[in-house]
Amino acid sequence: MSPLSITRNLPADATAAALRADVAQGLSATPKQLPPKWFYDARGSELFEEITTLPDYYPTRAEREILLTRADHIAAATNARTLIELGSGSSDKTRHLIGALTGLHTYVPIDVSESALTAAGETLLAGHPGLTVHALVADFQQDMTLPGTPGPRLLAFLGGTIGNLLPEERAAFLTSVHDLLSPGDALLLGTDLVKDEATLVAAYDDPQGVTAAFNKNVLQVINRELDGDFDPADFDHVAVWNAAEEWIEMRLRARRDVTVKIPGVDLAVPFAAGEDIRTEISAKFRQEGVRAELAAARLELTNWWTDSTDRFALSLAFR
Ligand code: AVJ
Repeated sequence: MSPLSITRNLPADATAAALRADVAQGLSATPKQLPPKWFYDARGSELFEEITTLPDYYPTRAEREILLTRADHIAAATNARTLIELGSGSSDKTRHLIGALTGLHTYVPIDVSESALTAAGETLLAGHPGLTVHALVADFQQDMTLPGTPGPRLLAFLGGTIGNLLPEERAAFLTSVHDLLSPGDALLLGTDLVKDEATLVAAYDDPQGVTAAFNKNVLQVINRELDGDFDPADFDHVAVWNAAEEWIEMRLRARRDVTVKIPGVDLAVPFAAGEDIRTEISAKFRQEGVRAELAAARLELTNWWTDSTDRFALSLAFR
């Protein structure tokens, strides 16, 4: 086998069926909603990469700082021979970790975006010719089947993406992580932290409009895949802090009364002016909450590291 292999856990038609189900369900519901995973076609993945460079979007830089300063500690504590990364995207931050994990044999990046996986796999192999890269196109909420790889294993879920899950989804997810790991394996979890509302909202509503374009890209995905006739100009990008739930909500708000046809799911979706589609939640965390959620899944938090501005945290937890 070549050092880079790409496996589709989800066949392309299963992905299409999942999109149809999510759109049919989510746009018929009250209030309307769409799962954030459909942002990430090739264009959406590009836009997200652009978001990570914006002055107001601090999580990527904060997490990179922690990874840079703690990579050696993580390597020593885990001795990982296999690194599994969920939602790996460009694998950019992971490079520091891979460099520090001296005994690393296999890297398993997992993402819904095949374009991101291919690009990342090739770049990584160029820098680490001895590494086996086994990329998986998969939705970790649906299918956590992994290739057999040598232990100890370190499963990384970075960027704060766990915040895209509702609390009950997080509990189910962490339990499936526990079940995937063997005793002595570890989870490295990135979580954005609760902070003042202005900082949070600015991170999700940048003046450059990149996050707005990213949010509206889901409408183009529906237009392309399901033959929809959304006009992105009919919707405004909205980012709100839900203080009770401690999460940011991204929404698309209809600017006028409009009915959108989506022949791919046999739907005509009426919007009243001012009506929202909730397209993402991005939960923000506190240490005690993270510890408790991990413990409920029988994962023991051993390290909690924050960046120099205390905006973001990396947790290391062992099964
Ligand atoms: C990739 C899920 C971590 O929630 O901050 C960025 C996605 N959404 N700007 C996040 C996102 C709007 C991001 N995650």
